[in-house]
Amino acid sequence: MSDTTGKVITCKAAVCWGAGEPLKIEDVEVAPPKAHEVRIHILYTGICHTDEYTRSGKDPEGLFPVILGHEGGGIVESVGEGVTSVKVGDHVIPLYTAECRECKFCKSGKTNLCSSVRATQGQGLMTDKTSRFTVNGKPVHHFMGTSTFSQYTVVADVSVVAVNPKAPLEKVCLLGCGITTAWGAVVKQPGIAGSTVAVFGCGCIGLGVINASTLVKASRIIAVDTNPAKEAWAKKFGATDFINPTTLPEGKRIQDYLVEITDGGLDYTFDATGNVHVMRAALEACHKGWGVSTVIGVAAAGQEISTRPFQLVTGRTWRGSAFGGVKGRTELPGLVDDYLAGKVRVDEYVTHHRKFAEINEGFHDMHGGDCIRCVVDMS
Ligand code: AHE
Ligand code: ZN
Repeated sequence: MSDTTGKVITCKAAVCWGAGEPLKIEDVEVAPPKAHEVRIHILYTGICHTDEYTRSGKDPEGLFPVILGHEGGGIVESVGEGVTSVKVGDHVIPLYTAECRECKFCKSGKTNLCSSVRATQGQGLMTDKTSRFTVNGKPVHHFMGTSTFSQYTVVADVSVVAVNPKAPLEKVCLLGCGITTAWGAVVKQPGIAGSTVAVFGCGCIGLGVINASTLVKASRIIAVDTNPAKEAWAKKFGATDFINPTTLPEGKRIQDYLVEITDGGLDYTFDATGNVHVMRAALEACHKGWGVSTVIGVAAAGQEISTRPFQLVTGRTWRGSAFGGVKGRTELPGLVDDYLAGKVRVDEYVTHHRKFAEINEGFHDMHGGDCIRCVVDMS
């Protein structure tokens, strides 16, 4: 038990008051966790494009005011009644994809998309349809069930996992979204060993796909990005080839070029851009008869993908995954151990550091071509 157990904690949080507004550091009151909830002292958080997407106001589901953030690392401060999966002092990663092990989705064995808290999570609320955050008595929305841009946050017990305390939280916080999403999309897809892979986009997700493809021993890993500076990054992470589509001859489409240089197309492709035109190119770069293209990048709401149905009739598969298909409570501890054993890269993604007071600058960093991930020190 800590001194704060059962009490409201007043701490600093970065609040977005309205669509398109910069974040404002506020004194926020964080209520104690109710039954099956966990209050976490957040020490570090990454910034992901999804935080920026919602901040910008382009997300039609965006709710304001809100405390964004979903790539966090912290320590359990207190737990509500009935919580048995984590305890005070545990080092934890909040999960925007919960894992209750009881709902139809969890029990299906077919998906990581747990439904236990998803509806209220989408409303920016805890499962009792209220918020644990207030500023001067005014409720502030939760975000993605995590709200890691607060020094203290409250999450559902199904939305948090304890990990090896030897792992530095300033690094493994990144396993809360990007790196895990990429890792899962590759390692949970059977058949990549000995196969050819192309990844479109060499940001955090794309580099994660490259790293994971080396782990499962893909035979060739072609990285595609319009930023020439990404070649060095892609090669460092294990890409065998790098192609900048803007350097192809006039009128030459990237998918046609890839099909030519790979004797008919790739066995597996991944979109890590969120651009629907790139998603099409990734599908059409697949080999006839068996190529599989996975959408990982998140497109803006309302966007649609298209291709000729012939592409599918002739044996290409178009699929996607959320959080890499990873069941967070079951699988993240092992991923953290793989990182500690030197098998999975994490440190290399951190190109920028920011103090909490500079979190808006961290958003600007993200737009630079030289930024893979910016980690914010919440102290
Ligand atoms: N709101 C968008 C879709 C957003 C989306 O796809 N979100 C990703 C996580 S983004 C992480 O940076 C996801 O995994 N979603 C699964 C879920 O359950 O929300 C739209 O198009 O409407
Ligand atoms: Zn994210």
